[in-house]
Amino acid sequence: MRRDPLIALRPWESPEVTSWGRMPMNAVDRRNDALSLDGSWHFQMVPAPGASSGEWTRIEVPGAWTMQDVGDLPQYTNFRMPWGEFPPTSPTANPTGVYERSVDIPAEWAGRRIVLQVGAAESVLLVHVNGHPVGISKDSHLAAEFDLSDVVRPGGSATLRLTVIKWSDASHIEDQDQWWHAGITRSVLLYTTDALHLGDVTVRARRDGRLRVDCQVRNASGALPEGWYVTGALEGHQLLAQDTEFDRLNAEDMRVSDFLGEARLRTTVRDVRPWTAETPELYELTVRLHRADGSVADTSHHRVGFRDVEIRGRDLLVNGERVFIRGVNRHDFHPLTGRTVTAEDMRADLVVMKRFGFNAIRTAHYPNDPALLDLADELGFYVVDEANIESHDHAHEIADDPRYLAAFVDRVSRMVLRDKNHPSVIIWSLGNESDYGANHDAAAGWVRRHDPSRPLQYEGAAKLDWSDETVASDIVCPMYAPIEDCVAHALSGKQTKPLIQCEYSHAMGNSNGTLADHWAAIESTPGLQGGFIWEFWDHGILQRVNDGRPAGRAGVGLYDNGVAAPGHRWAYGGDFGETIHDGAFIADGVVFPDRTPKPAMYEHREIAAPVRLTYAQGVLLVHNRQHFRTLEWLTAEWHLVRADGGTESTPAELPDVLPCESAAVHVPFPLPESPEGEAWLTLRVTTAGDEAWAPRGTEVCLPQVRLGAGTTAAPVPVAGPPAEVDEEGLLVHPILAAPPVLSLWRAPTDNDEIGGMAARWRDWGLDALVRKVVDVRREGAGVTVVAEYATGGGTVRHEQLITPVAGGLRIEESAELPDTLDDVARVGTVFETVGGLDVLEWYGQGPWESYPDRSAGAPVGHHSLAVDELFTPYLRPQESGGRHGVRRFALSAPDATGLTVELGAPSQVSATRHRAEDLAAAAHHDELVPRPGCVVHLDAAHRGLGTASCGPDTSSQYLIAPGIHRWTWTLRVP
Ligand code: IPT
Repeated sequence: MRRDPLIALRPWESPEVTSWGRMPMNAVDRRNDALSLDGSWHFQMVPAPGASSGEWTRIEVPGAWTMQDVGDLPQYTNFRMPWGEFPPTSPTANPTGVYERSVDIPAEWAGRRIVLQVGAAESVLLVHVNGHPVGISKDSHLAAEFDLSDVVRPGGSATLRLTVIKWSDASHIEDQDQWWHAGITRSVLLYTTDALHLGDVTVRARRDGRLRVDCQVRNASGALPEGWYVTGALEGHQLLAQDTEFDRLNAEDMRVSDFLGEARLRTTVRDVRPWTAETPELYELTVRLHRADGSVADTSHHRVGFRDVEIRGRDLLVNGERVFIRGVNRHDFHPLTGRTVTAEDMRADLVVMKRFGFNAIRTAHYPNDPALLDLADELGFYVVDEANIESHDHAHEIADDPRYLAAFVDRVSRMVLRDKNHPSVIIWSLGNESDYGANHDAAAGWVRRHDPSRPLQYEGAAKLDWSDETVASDIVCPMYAPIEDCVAHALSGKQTKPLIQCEYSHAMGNSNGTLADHWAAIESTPGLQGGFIWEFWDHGILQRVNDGRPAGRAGVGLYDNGVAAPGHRWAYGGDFGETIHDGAFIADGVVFPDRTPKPAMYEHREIAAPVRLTYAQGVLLVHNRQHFRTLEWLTAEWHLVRADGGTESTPAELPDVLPCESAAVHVPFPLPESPEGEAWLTLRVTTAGDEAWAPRGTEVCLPQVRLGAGTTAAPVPVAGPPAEVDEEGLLVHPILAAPPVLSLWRAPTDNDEIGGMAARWRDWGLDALVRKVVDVRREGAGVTVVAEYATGGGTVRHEQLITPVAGGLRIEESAELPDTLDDVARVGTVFETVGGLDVLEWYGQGPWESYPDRSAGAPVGHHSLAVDELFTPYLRPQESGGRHGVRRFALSAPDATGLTVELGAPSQVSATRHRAEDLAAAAHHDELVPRPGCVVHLDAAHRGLGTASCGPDTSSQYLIAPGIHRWTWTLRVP
């Protein structure tokens, strides 16, 4: 057999070869009139390019083969390469997939141009048609098109062979922090055009209504025919005129040949409705290419958004406004398919983002599926569109390596060519974590020349010196910068560019502490404009526990509320038997793998709320926090929450207040009179009508202010039966399965583990405290118990004074922490109840999980949830289910028996079915065995969560100081 030239070329180890036979990228969308080649293909896995196994099976296209049980499984590494070969080489063992199918080419395509489009293939694609080599393409996240007109016969059948090579020189610049997959991950299609066709269409639409459309016209069969022209119609009626001055200059221009036709259409739309993320107004544009006789040779449809983006001084402006960027990083991800996503999947992502206050997306770290940008245009998002370049493990070598120069420019320029007409795209990004070198400057040069209408960013260029104006980044876009550093830069007098963090607030596990502090700084510091949370998804792959395989498409519906169905789990790094992996670091999103929002989402929703309340000196203000909209699209209700248990509601009249302005309104209820009358006023804001992302009545935010501060009257001691303690001084009580003891530890969160706190706690022995009773003193009906806990950081002395009070017991506690124990997880009490107490009602913050440094989004109220629903099923079990600012709670059984606890001061409380050590011992949620009773923690102090798994730890105000801590609680059994 003759050697295949595409194999003989060894393109998988030639970074200079970015493509061969591939057509230029363009923005003419052919998806609608195409012949879909999605579905079942013949498939063969071979151990290396050029090898053959002879064993054919079937595979679904699109779909990563790593998710389809063909013998090559997903592997997760953060930035280290999964193998040791140095760029541009790759391992000899190199899984290669051969996809084959035949296609009937419609007879009516005779004489027309026939194009094959492969949506995405990773990492190298070789195309053969009827045995002929047709082309090569790289870049796993952009489509490749090949002209098949000369190799297929209309009316006949053609055999398509797509060979996909997993590892290559390109893998070194696709080293993103995500699962390694392989295969054809986006749709494959065939389309046809007349030989005379639109090669590309570029739309520029300004907020003042000016519209300019530049068309490139090509003829597949040679020079352009005489007399062609283009027309355009906006929304079916407003016609665009061909710019005759442009034509005249073109005609006179010696540089213009008969092979590339160019035409410009123009119009100005009067009273245009501008596009913003808040008001995503789109206009339909149809561009037609005509032959001399007027007949239509080609048509292209576009949705146009009229908007301006510019940087003025150190502000990024959209339509002249300094908008806040409330962003999130998004990967193409799905727990059943790896990264093949449908338009419905993406719409669901964006709907969740919208409902939780996000207005911006960074397409980390590659151009996302093209439908994503259609949806972003439609639903309203500002997008940082990022090129598929991350050379993390070999960043420094590659950034200046001329062998990779073409790949950098290719990836960036093709992204720009594909996405340039989307109003949602406001910033281009050169990629991620690839150091900074000449290859970046080359790519930046291409973009600046081709699309001067948008700013450009690259974290790596701006990272060393935030004030350096010469580098290839118009924005300072650091990752995980501490709040103080951002503020200091803005105040330094040296800031010349907008500061928008490309990644911040790492959402791994129970995280996103200090998000509200970030935003307090951003909103109060000119020069700071926001950032993109890392990240949207927890990339857990649904896995069958029995055989360790991905569930794949058969897993539809096998999860609910963030939890995998019995017999399944969310796999993370290492779960597919990989030895080189980075564990649970892939589970670092604000939604679970099934898109269930984590509690941190509610924190973000409130911080990003379009409406805010303040109350000071008797004045209640309603603030419109939007940049472009009034409050007309919202409706609201007032709720007055009183400490005594009452809640009153009344419809709210939202004032007519302009964007970024405020209006005073009357407090809709009589103010509480007594100082004990702690009372909270909540505005429950919902959508007044149907929005594209939320049906009418969807909750948008719950701003709350405190009207009256309260004090809790101390319960009066009464003479009653003495408190009963055993010989160890441990409280004996029929409702308790385990007595109240001191707790200084929590099941380490991912932040605690990676940030090093958990190791210190283990060194100190806080995870297994040994109690030694040193004194039990009875005084009247009360008893004082003194215990000591020896730790690696000195002895902790703990006292409990237990006194009978009306209907129960008051427990006054104190714990003295030696100076060495300067950063513990919590100081408080833990006890366990008997079984059957399944419902928690509490007065405090909620209803969702909250922690001291993540409590801005949980309003004070009277809440009630089943104990099982209190727990948040983080992929790797950890501290979970806490509620902040709890004043009192009741745990009860269906027959209303149970207990109540009144807390001396608002405290962090949790009631779960798991001891901290149960959580710490489990690697996956499905390993947890619920205990029959509740494990209850009442914390006088609880450490903030921070984001130390990647980025800053919590701030010092959320750390627990050594010294004496005191707390009091009253236990009653009604
Ligand atoms: C940063 C990466 O850009 C992102 O892909 C992800 O890995 C994130 O960190 C952590 O989850 S890079 C890091 C070295 C700051």
